[in-house]
Amino acid sequence: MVRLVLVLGDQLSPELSALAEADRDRDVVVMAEVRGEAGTPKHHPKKIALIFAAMRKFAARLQDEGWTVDYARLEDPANAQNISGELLRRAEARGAKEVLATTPGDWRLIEMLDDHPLRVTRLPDTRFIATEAEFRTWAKDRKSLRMEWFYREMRRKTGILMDGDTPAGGQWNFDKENRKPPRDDLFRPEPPVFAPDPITEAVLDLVEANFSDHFGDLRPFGFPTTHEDAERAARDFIDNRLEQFGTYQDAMLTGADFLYHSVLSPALNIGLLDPLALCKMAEEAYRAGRVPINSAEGFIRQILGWREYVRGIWALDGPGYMERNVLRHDRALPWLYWGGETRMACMADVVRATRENAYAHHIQRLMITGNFALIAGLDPAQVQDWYLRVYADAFEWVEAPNVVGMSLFADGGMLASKPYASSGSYIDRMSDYCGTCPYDVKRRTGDDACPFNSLYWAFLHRHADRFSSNPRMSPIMATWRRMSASDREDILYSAQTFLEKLDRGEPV
Ligand code: FAD
Ligand code: DLZ
Ligand code: SF4
Repeated sequence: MVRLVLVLGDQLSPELSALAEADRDRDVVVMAEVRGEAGTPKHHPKKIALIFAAMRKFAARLQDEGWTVDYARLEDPANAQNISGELLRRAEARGAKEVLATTPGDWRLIEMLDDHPLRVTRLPDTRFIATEAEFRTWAKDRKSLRMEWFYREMRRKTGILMDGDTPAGGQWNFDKENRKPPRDDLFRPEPPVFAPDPITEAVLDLVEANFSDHFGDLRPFGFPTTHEDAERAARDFIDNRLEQFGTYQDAMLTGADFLYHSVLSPALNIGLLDPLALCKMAEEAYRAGRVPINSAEGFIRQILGWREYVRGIWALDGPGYMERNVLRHDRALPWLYWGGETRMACMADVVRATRENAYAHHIQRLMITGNFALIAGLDPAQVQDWYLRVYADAFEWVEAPNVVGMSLFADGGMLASKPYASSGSYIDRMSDYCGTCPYDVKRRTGDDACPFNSLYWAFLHRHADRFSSNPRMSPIMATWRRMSASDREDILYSAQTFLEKLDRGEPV
């Protein structure tokens, strides 16, 4: 009997396990543009356009390869507007009772499939370098799940950047060579822009007509939406930007929205690129002497290490991970995250870039919007919702561990050994933001003092009990305790005044 083969908008890989298991001559692929996915939460219009355009092109490719595809466009009158309803509708029309599905990247859809009235065979998502079982075995009985140790296992498993049993370049990790501050005269390379073809143009019109009330600029649109274009984008990165990637990985410059980053995550996360192939491309450039080891290793660590590791944490911990809030933070997400007026030059630049591009690079996500959310005590659920909506590469399996664990320390240190909290001085060192900011990064108190300074100390003070016993935090906690009582009081007062203003919805 005919079976349905579900292919979701971030499962656009020819080697998808559900396709591999199916019979091309008998089974029917089901793909659907639905409001249930695009509109709840309200995703960035560029993200919806990326997914719909890539879905349409992947469906056409599958048809060319001999598959039967039941594809629902958003405006098809019969469209059930959610994945479950689309499966039921297609099952009835085709006389199917069984569905083959690759495990989705969020627990909501996993639970929907597991409780579905049709018989669903849920297969592992094999598009990762480590299997879920491998990660579970690695994590079992370990007191702490540090990325570095997992990453070394992945290096050994794949042989990437290995010379026999030893790491290439004589070191596993060149992180210390990834922290150069930016120079004003830094060349500002741009990733390639893929001009919309007629299919993408039609999708852009559709998204404009249906989702223009979502945060974010739809046009100009230049993401790759096919495997071929994504490979071109990857090649362009390896040839033109990887060389400097490592050195300036943590740098930030006003208006330089991409610097030397690859901007490959949107394509990678919807299945247009293969993570292992990307690592091999970077290794090949290093072996050929075209890029230095700190760049090749730095890039490979992000994919072979961080990407695989966060996915492992998400799968291991289950749906409860998203509700974690050990610091009990509950402040509402302020309007400035949606483009509301702010004097903070750093926040304004990152929110602007996010609105324009559906993209911000890692250190902006972590040390600007993430850091502010952490030290201002924003509610992790609301922060997660924001990150999931606004970035084109955001899917729960990768967004949640980065927000809950890495950025907000809401999992109590399962993922990060210490909170990524900083005062303005880190931002000043790693960017040019403070030079143009009306706030004074050197001041800790008063109306014109950089808010990151007082918020930082007030955050440490609020959680002193927890952080004093953390060996990586105890030196900074001691610095706080050594300040005079009146200095500490002034700082706490400044932080309190700022937060009250924020809570009243006034521009800060
Ligand atoms: P590059 O800097 O060029 O890095 C290369 C690749 O490494 C990326 O494409 C990505 O696939 C991978 N990578 C790097 N860091 C991470 C990481 N921490 N976790 C997983 N993969 C990583 N990444 C997402 O893909 N989706 C998200 O929703 C997401 N949300 C984030 C939220 C926060 C608060 C933080 C701090 C980080 C988040 N990241 C997320 C990780 C990282 O910021 C992005 O992967 C990166 O900015 C994507 O841009 P790029 O392709 O130019 O990356
Ligand atoms: C993110 C997204 C959007 C915006 N739209 C669709 C859609 O219309 N149809 C679809 O199949 N998938 C979409 N997606 C991706 C899903 O939300 C994603 O598969 C789950 O969140 C799991 O990662
Ligand atoms: Fe950001 Fe403070 Fe620097 Fe202004 S002074 S850009 S608020 S870190």
